[in-house]
Amino acid sequence: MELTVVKTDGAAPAAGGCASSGCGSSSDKLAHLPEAIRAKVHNHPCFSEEAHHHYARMHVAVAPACNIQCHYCNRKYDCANESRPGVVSEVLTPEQAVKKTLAVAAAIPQMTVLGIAGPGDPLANPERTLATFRELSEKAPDIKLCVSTNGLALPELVDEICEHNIDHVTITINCVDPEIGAKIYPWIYWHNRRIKGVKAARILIEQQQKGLEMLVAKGVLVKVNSVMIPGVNDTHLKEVSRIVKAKGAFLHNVMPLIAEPEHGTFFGIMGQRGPTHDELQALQDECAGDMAMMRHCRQCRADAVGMLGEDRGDEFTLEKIADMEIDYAAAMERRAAIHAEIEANRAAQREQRNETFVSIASIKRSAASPAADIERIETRPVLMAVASEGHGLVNQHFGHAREFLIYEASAMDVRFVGTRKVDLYCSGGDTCGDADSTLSKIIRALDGCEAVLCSKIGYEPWGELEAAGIMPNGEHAMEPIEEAVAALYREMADAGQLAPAAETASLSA
Ligand code: CLF
Ligand code: SF4
Repeated sequence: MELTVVKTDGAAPAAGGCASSGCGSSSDKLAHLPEAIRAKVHNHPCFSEEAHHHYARMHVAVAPACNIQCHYCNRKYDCANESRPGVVSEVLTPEQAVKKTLAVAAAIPQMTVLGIAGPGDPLANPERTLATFRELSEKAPDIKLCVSTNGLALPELVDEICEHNIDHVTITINCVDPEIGAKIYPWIYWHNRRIKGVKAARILIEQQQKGLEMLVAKGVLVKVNSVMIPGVNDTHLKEVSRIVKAKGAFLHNVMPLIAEPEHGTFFGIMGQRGPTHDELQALQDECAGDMAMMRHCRQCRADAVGMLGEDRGDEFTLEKIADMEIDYAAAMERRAAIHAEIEANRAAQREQRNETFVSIASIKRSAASPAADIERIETRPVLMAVASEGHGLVNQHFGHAREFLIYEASAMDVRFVGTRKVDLYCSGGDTCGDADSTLSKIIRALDGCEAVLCSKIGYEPWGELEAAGIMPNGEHAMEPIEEAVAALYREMADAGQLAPAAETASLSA
């Protein structure tokens, strides 16, 4: 008996569609979606996990004001509902933002989405935000428009959002219970008055839920972001997930609270901790029973430019774009050609997946089991870290990685479970030799992983990783990531390294 590999993507199943985004043996992770939704997400790097290996996004920081206070936010910095706290973005006028977007789109053709996510709340600055979208929807119709909001001003702006062809909206919803909300939001600014406590949280929650329902009714794809705050809303977020799914949200992104005293936030100063990797993954897994989860969020800054996880903002400062002459009609042609190339590569990768991904579960089908009915071999799941600079390939040198993609391989599946940020091990020149403490930090960040796949790795980090129980592997360089992870899993199984925990214990007893 062969077991089918079921693979998952960040995209949610559509109503009436297949419950698994893997949809049987199809290697196209979006195959279950109706064509109209597929067209909206197939090249959106946040709404489709597969797309984030191939396409980039950019943000323009046009929205300085905010209409609420979150306990994890310091107003000196970008809106922490999408951004890593402690990051400041330079505020642009809508005109500057449009010029920057056209410049980036011409220079980075794989940039498909323009998002507005701060530095305050985009919908608390409706003129600036909508002026930017209005002009871009005319000048650059090939760019998808995306906005992220705390939701307080959302219901009143739904019609305008639809008018400007904004097809993707993110609402940060941390709770549906005002008592919990009062522990996260000290106040909101509502109808020219500051309102505090449970009353404030109740208004905010009502506005968020109303906005979600209105957007879904109009066919806008809604992602819900939730900040996981241990001891405050962590156990409650399953209920949030269930409710927003029932109302038609497309995707749920549970992000870790990042709270450090130096950020000057209430939670940071009070010593509120964020979740561990394991706690975050466990909650994401629990919520995944209810809806599709985003696990590839990088908590980008409000002026981020490039692939998720990279920031090329320095190449597009106001000074640098001031003299740029942009022929956008020509740029659009070039962009279309490059998008076609990317899609051809994705199709080829899917083809390869079909050939190699028959079943990881038939690991030991060979000589020992000639019978037609092959028994499932009990093997334990394994976490693997992957160094990749895009295109869905294992194609980055270990020393050049600023983050690792984490995959869980099991007898049934290879699934993406998250990312881990690290300091650069090798910054070139003579500095690699001094990188001992960086390497120790990387090894700590890869806690729980048993292998790391990369295109190349130096002799020293190889030894240290191996000593820490993390097997470096450069054998699968330039292979598609999931096939490489599956192949390594099979190799580990063949080498007898994947006995379930109990068996391992009894063997070593
Ligand atoms: Fe930007 Fe957000 Fe749109 Fe993406 S980001 S407004 S949906 S285009 Fe993406 Fe960045 Fe995570 Fe946001 S990785 S922080 S989820
Ligand atoms: Fe800060 Fe964003 Fe919350 Fe406003 S909505 S207080 S900018 S985190």
